[in-house]
Amino acid sequence: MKNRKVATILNRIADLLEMDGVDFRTKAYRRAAHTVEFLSRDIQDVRNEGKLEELPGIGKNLSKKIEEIIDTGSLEYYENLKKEFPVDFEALVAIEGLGPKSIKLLYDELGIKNLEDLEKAAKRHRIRRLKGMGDKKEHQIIENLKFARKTTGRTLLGQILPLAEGIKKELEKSDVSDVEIAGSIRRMQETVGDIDILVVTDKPKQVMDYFTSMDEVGKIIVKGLLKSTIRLKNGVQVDIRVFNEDSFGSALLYFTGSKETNIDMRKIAIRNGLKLNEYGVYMDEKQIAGKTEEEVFRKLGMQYIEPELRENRGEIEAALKGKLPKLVEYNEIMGDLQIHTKWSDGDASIQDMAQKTGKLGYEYIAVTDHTGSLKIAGGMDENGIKRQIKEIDKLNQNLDEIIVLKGVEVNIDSEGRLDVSNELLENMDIVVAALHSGFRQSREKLTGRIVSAMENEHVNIIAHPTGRKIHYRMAYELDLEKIFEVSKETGTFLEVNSQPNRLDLKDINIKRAIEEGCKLVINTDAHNLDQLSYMKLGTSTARRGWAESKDIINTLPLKKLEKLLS
Ligand code: DGT
Ligand code: CA
Ligand code: CA
Ligand code: ZN
Repeated sequence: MKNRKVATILNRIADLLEMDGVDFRTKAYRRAAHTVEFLSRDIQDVRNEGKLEELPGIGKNLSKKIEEIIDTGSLEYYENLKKEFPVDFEALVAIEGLGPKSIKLLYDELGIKNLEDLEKAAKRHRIRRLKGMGDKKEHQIIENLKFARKTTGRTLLGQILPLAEGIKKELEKSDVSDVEIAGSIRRMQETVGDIDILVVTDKPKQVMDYFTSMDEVGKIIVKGLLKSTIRLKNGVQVDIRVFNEDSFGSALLYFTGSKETNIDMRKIAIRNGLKLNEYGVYMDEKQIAGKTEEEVFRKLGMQYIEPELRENRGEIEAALKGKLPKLVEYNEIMGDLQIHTKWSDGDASIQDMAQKTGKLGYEYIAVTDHTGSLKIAGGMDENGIKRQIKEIDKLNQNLDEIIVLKGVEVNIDSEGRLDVSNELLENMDIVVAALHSGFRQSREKLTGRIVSAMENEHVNIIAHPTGRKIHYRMAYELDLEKIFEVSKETGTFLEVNSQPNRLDLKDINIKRAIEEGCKLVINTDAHNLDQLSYMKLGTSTARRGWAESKDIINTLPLKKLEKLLS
């Protein structure tokens, strides 16, 4: 898969062009990069089918460039642009608060080329003196540098999951009788260090040869009969291990982890006079279980623990008592209540989104485009909203598989007011409210803004409640306990946003919200057809937060949902 490579180059081009300001070119490259980065298919396959130009935001010029990257691994146009500007763009732009323009300023004025230069200059207080910077910005750069250091080296689950599943499919074509993805991916952790794969085979040599010669392999790190490690061309490492059938369950349990869960599971075994390792459960020297995970749990006197729960957060105690939650299932989701279309910053029409979700088996979706004050996202004004309502009414008469609900995603302003009038909100089926600006206010102020939105009787959902973006921006300061309390009081639903870099609320906050009796909704926030598949990531996050279907309102059929909303 070259998706990541292609997307990275397109993004870098946008960055480099943006030094001279945002224009249609930078926007076009960004949009194309986003399309490729989150495409659920291999870009090379799309290219081979000659269908690059059918992807959102990719025209003739971009498709030529993408072909060049796929064929040669680089792009002449990009190489030339880079020569004009010798800085470690990738590292610098990952620091929140630094965009292409400020990077250019820092280079022109202080000669800053990389993170080390940046840190030195910030600590010597040289940045605050630059035009448009100041003390606050300088301090913020120091804080964000620390944050960036801590989180590098891990990849978003949403990016690595399609890759891992691709490799699994590929291996299924070799001499294996079983293949499973283990590790943090199987636990659906939001970021992942590497890909762990387990196989059963009686021809390990052939399987290892096959594995180490796959197209995606960039470098073979270790090659053995029982274990090999490779690095993919995109830099991600993959471990593969061979087990025999009788040990596959215990191996899967062990290599799924988490490490902390494994350690406590072993203690349970010992307490029962048994021994547990990756080869099985042993009584004296005899293996008494190991073929399946279910069998291992049973022998230890526990309920089966779903992989998403294996984080040593109380699941072992619950499993011993038979008190595990019955987690919401991936196929229980009946609709998606945050979707963007061409009416604001989405790529597809309402009709296309509706037809695609109809095929996913949903009963309903809500179209929730951005409103007025979010100019960057092409927000609709009140006339736009009224026209969209009419279009949806008309569309619903012609759609049979799905109902489209009329929604908006309104902005909560710096004082906690909404940017759409109550008269208009009253006509909507779903009102989603979110903060999109003013993140650096005090904790009281930020919490107060969300609380006032929840107190508006028309607001149904608070979207991406903590505003974090993984690897990019920390959650804003919030009194979450207060927010949970008001969410319950006012019957406002908190979103689990499924975008791979948001997953917000995150697992531990979901668990707390549910304990406080809040109801949640899992939304994709999709901006194109491909992103509709992110529902899986949101659902896994909810499962990691111990959510049951009763906690998630979009597991309800439409009739019941409508009743809840009214
Ligand atoms: P990652 O790769 O950082 O996202 O996280 P994991 O959980 O996939 O960790 P990884 O790849 O180092 O190891 C896979 C699993 O193998 C891990 O979840 C638990 C098991 N494991 C690895 N090292 C140890 C260990 O030292 N002790 C125990 N009990 N289990 C281990
Ligand atoms: Ca791993
Ligand atoms: Ca590993
Ligand atoms: Zn949005």
